[in-house]
Amino acid sequence: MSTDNYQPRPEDKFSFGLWTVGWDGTDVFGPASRPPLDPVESVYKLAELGAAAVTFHDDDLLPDDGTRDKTLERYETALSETGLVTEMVTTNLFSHPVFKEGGLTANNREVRRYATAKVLRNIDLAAHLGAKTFVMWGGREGAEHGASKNIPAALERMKDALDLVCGYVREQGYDMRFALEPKPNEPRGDILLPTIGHAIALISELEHPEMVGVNPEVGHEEMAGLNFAHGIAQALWHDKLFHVDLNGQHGPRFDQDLRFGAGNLRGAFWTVDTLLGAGGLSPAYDGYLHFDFKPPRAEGLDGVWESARGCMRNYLVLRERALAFRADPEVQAAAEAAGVGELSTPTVAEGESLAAVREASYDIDTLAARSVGLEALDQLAMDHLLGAR
Ligand SMILES: [Mn+2]
Repeated sequence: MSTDNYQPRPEDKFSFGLWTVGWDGTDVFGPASRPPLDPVESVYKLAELGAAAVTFHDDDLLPDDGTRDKTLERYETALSETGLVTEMVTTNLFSHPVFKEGGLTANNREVRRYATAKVLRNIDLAAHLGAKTFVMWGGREGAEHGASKNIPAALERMKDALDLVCGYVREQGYDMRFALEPKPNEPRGDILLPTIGHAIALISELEHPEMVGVNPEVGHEEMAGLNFAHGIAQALWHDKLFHVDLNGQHGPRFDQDLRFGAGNLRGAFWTVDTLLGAGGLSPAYDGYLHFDFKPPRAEGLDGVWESARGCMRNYLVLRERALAFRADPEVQAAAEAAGVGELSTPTVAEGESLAAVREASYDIDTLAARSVGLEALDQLAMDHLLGAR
């Protein structure tokens, strides 16, 4: 097989946060291990590697008002020279110590008003750049202590903030949707909206729920021991998968932000399969495939670009494997033997009386003894994943 099959193309819609390759290795135990990267230069490098789009937090690209106009001009030149687009923009409401006790849900009202102003300014920038998705990750929205945060009030303030920004986007006539990014913990001990399900439940309480979806991240769900593929399948079922953050994670521990495919490889296979629509069983995702990872601190700049290349390459390899799995006639036969298709038939037929369900006779001994064929189907998936078929 030619390695050209794994060369990313613009139609693959791969996207990178400028903060990902731009991470200088600063962590809680030590300072930077790499020199700073110019985010504008990263646009050229990511284009060369085959990305189609980039994303950023306001502070990644434009940390300082004094240089804002000049940097923005250089950034827009880079986009026009490479053909890359800004598909998503997000606001940093977590780094500056002003947000130490929260941003949009801080106890302090002045902080909440400042956070709101920072988001509104960034929405205007996102609209100017043509970004259609605005991600909101509330890393500092949470608590370490029981009595320090009134959770219902915090959720009310989060709802207020989302209603306000949706109203603003409608008033301005911007073509933009919001995507909430769940995370269970880190940096706060417990973060609000910790999982995909919590976020979707909050969205149903909003004034404009159709404008708000989720941006789930592989590592964030897996830190909580959850199945990422199941999470995004449910988000797709609700029509709420507005964006996705792909990376790698080794089970419940600190947020590792490994390159996509590293960590839970089987999870990555099912993630790609789910994004592709699970062989037609579920709706497919057609948005940007956004990588939110950190090149390991031990790497130099060569390793930074190698890890970015690896994210895309691993996706393309897994896409090939997932499509081959779904196209394999033996897989289709095994799925049929496992009764996978039967789940699409409603339990009670339309117009059927409940009495028919209650009064039917059920041969529960035979049903209990039936073959389910789950291992056979899963082994075919393993064979495809491992290149053994
Ligand atoms: Mn992460």
